[in-house]
Amino acid sequence: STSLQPYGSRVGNFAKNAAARNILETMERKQSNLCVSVDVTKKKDLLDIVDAVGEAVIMVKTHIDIVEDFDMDLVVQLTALAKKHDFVIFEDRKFADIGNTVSLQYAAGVHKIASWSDITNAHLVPGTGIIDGLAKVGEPLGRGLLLLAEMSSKGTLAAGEYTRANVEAAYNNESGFVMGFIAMGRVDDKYAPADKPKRDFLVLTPGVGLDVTGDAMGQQYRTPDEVIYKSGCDVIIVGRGIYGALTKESDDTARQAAVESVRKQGNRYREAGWEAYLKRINH
Ligand code: 6AU
Repeated sequence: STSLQPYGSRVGNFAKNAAARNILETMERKQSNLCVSVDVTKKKDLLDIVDAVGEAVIMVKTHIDIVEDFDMDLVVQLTALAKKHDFVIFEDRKFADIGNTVSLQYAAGVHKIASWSDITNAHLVPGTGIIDGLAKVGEPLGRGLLLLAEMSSKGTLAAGEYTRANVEAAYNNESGFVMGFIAMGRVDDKYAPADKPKRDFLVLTPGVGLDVTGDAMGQQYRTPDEVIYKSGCDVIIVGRGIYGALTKESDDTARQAAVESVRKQGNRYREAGWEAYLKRINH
């Protein structure tokens, strides 16, 4: 399994995908496999969280459509923070429509996702035309796509033969635009097509928490050790476990303390994720 190789030595496995190479190089450079998921509804909260954890992470994941005061200045500031702290941007758009529609959703509208987001993700429910539609927009810009082969939530239907179909679609994507999966384990190994040479993919995994095992709406958490060491995934995606303290605070002193807590949690998850990775490659 390529997951036993150090991140840096896998860069060459992604000759056709600049975004994947950049992610692996950033991981090696920053000694981090942490992606922070910033699911907040205010521009200022988003930027404060990102500035606080930027140093610890290799990737910032957004749900840009939940930001109430979104404007293109948010994109300008976010991309400036990406430069300052050396991370990539992942708009978690979960595209799920026909090729023509997703190409418009990706390129146009209020958010113009493709213009600023290094990577994004999609459900394979519509069939492989969704990959073609997104590739038409993303490929010329050097972007990357993740397929949602599995999900972290209770009762997910993304399992078994559906997961296998995602892996096959990725293997069949000759251009390299599909660079990996949202999944809970090494689906690229488990469902590798027998009639094709093995290919490397990145596995990014949400549902990561050190303090709680789930939420009230079906989310399920595992530890960085379970995700990176035991399951062989490449990147941990952590949301509320990191930024949770901030959203509850209001006055200035409390806010400053909350931002410090966000920074602290970011470092804590970075260390836990990297320790699990070192355990894996030195095993
Ligand atoms: O750590 P949390 O639970 O606060 O946030 C997890 C983040 C959320 C979800 O939309 C997302 O990860 N997510 C995804 C992604 C990244 O595609 C897939 C999935 O199966 N579960 C999941 O939680 O922003």
